[in-house]
Amino acid sequence: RKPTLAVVGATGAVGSVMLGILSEREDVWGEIRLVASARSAGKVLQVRGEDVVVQALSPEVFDGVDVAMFDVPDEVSAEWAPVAVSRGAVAVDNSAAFRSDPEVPLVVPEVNGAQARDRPKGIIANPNCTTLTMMDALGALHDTWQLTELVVASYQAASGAGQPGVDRLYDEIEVVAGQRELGQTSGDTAAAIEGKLGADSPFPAHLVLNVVPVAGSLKDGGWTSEELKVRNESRKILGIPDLKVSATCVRVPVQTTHSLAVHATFAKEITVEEARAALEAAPSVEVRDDVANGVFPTPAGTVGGDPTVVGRLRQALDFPNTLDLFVCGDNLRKGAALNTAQIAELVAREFTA
Ligand code: 2RA
Repeated sequence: RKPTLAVVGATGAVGSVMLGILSEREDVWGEIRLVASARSAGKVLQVRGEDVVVQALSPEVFDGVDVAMFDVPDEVSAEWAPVAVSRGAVAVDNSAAFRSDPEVPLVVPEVNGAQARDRPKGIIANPNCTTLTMMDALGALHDTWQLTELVVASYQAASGAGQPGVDRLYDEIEVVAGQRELGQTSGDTAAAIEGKLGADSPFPAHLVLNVVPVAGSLKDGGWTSEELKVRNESRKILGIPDLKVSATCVRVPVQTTHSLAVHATFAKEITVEEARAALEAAPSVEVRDDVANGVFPTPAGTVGGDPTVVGRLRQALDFPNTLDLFVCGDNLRKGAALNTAQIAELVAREFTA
């Protein structure tokens, strides 16, 4: 039989992309139930070309549900994913609530899809979008050359902070548009933006005409939550508990698509040609690597698509067995909704097999 799916958080930034993805992909679902906070209940949204009324989050809404996807804040997932499980559903959660739980698999289908079946708590976690951006590509290389060290700088889009992040970026663009004198004196753009929009922002500094080297919340030792997620989640997904990882996560004035500059060291000698061939063979990776002809990954050239785009492949000049590369991935698609949908489809196959 075709399983019943619940999409919890259907009205959010990722939820909206999810409805589009569910409408585009092969339809493996019976009923699709849309769920959100009581505030959004009663709204009518479109999925698979049909109108569906959004229901309020409650224990009963999970009755009869086989798979429940959660695209909601950590605290909402922490409370409600176990409720969905207690009502008989498998929960696929896109929050950070369960990612580090050893009894919850953290799954990227192209890398460790088989682990989705081993879910003692009935919960499968979806990685953070920053980590996910590079997992398909690194997984493809790790298979043959064994990754040992990873140094990463991220260039993260505003939509990583959800719709409020996108709204803030465009509001800031409106403030500076046409004011070409801004950007020449320290503090001038910040003052203009705060004067018009106030200081209340999802970001710790203005994003327009700027880059902000703080993404996520501050943790011990000066690291941010995003940087620690890159480390912990990469280790868990790739199954390398002692992988050496160092990340600096930066927010940039891009609407959607995270980018990463990756410096990856392997146990075995690897050449650019070998790496390119392995990446070209990976089904979810697209190689754009011909700088002389203007071919390289950019967020603007990646957004809205499914593949992870990889380019700027270089053999590190001073580091043996090390490649430098640039990776772009749509943070709302492969970084969130698409990967969640792919995990849910793995579970759905268990019903139809
Ligand atoms: C961000 N990675 O970009 C986060 C979203 N989960 O803010």
